[in-house]
Amino acid sequence: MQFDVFTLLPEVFPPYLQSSILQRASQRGLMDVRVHNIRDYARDKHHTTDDTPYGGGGGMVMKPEPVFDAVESILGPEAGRPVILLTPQGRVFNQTVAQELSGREKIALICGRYEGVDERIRLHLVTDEISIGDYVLTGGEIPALIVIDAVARLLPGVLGDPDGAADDSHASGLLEYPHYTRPPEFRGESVPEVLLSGDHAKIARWRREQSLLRTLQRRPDILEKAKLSKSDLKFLKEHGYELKVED
Ligand code: JBB
Repeated sequence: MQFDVFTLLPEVFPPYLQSSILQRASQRGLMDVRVHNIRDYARDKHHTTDDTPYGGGGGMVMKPEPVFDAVESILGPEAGRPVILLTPQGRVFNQTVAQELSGREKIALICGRYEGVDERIRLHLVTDEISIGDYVLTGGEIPALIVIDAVARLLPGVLGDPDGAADDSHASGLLEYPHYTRPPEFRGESVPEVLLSGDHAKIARWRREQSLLRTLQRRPDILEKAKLSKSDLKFLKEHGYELKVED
């Protein structure tokens, strides 16, 4: 899978992309991240990429020409690939969006800076807008890295183990159960007996119940969309969960 990233801060990408799992994914040819400096496409003497807003008010706005020139010269005339702007105005990124994007061959990511981008970039270049949450940042670079990270680990072969990402939190719509490793007792806290029992059916049931309880306590909002069996629902009801019924 190919990511083309358009940014005014290209130097922030390599340190993260060259670490551990993502570096291995690139070396194995499972993904390719190409970072493009928007400033290289500014045609004036000072390579200007921002300007003051029409209508006044503070701050600066990213000019349209360098962004259009950068994206059009890298992507060429080919249509159909997602051109994603990272912005607090986008649809909120989650595991479902990550799964959706992981099915694409190529995606382009545009990182805004300053107070945002000229609206014509949104209207005539961008096909999707994605937010990573309800807070404002100084730029879209960290959101772009978050999208790349979440999508890359879903690509076949990126995580060592073959059922890799299928098992983890949010894939099922539930939070993860508690994990333990050695030692069996640490600072007075023991590993739950069931995990040492060797009874795999019992362990699987305990983990499922812990996931259900954690999700009920911490993220009841995501429980509504989770894939739940009859026995999950029975367990949740015994712990105070009331399914909301539409009237
Ligand atoms: C940024 C992701 C963008 O697009 C906007 C916007 C508003 C304030 C600041 C920025 C800078 S770029 S922030 C989070 C991308 O409305």
